[in-house]
Amino acid sequence: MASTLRSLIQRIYPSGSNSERAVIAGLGYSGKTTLLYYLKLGEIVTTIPSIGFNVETVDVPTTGKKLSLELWDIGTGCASTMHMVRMLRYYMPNAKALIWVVDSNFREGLSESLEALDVLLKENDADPESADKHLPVLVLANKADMPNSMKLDELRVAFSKQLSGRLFSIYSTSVTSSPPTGLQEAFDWLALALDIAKTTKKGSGPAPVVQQGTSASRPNLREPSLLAKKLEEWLHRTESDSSPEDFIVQFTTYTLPTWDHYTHIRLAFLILAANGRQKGKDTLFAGLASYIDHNSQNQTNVRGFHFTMTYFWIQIVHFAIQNLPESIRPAIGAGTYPTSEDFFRFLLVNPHVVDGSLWTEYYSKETIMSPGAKAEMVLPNKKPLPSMVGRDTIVAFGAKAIAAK
Ligand SMILES: Nc1nc2c(ncn2[C@@H]2O[C@H](COP(=O)(O)OP(=O)(O)OP(=O)(O)O)[C@@H](O)[C@H]2O)c(=O)[nH]1
Ligand SMILES: [Mg+2]
Repeated sequence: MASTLRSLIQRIYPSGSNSERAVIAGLGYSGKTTLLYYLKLGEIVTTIPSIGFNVETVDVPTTGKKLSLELWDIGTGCASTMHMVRMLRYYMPNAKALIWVVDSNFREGLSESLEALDVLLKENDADPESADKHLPVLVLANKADMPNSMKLDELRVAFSKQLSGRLFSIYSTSVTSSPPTGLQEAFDWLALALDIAKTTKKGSGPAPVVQQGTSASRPNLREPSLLAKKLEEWLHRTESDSSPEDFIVQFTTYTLPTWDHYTHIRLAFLILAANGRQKGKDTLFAGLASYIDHNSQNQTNVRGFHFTMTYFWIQIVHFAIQNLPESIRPAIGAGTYPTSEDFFRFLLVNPHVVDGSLWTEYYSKETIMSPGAKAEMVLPNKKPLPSMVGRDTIVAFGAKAIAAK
């Protein structure tokens, strides 16, 4: 199943022709998105914790020949680090390099960062299709400008243990310094490492070093998380979906075959994309309320309409659509429904939407289950909804900042 999924990903999301695909990962708040948009815009933009992926094709700074990378920056905003790491196993086989960002000012987080990287690489090794000890791993020890940041030597020792036997290197960087430091050296190494990886046969040479005792002490870490499994199921499900037009007719005639989270997300995606946010939101509210009303009259097992929950998912899907890179974003508000392949790409870039309990990141159970929240919009009591996180906002902001120079 995993390999069909991979070939699907390759077919539906082919890499930009002249760019190597690379994944940027690491713990939350380490500076991944700041790095991505600095590379894209030459500017430091204000970020908030990312959810889903930010995907951009950029020319990275090197002293030698041009290196264009399609960078996939995975956010930790809505998932635990381990969820993020588990999710990555679907993306790694399509990547030519891993860029692991560590916050060198966050000493307490170092062991978690090492552990997460360890799990990611072990999962990768366990998969015959992607196991490749020549996959270049570039570790960026970021925030080197902070006065208490760990020294590069210390980090090198820590990461060398995790990465021994692999093609890896570690560089100190400070993305927010003016100008940023360390990036050129780091990407010079990556350019070289990509060349080496290309000329070295996959799987050749000694097997990666497996550290003794680690698997015994963490027996469950290999188990893919439920979320990662669910993503896989959903991606497969897109293949047997009815056409968007038939699906919408089933919605308006109260004849949908299922009424599950997948159906809701697909409805929201199609209707918000075809109608734009404002009209799409109204259409969804009216359509869902009417569907639920119709079904409850017919005594089927459908829960009543929940205003806040509906609004929450509309927001999540709206921002997830905005989060799609332009190259794969369907026309918005043009009145036509995106295809099943568009939905597949949408899920790939926004895996967090498969998590039906995502609302728990924003609301306590008491708040969202209150009668008030059912009847009208109640604001989250844990953290604000992810408004304005879309790449458009960042790109528009960055473009304005550049124009103002
Ligand atoms: N001092 C310093 N701060 C940095 C540097 N790079 C990023 N930051 C800051 O670190 C914070 C987090 O940066 P993000 O880019 O959002 O971090 P992220 O890794 O994308 O976080 P998630 O999306 O939550 O996974 C922001 O306030 C950045 O301005 C750096 O080199 N030095
Ligand atoms: Mg981010």
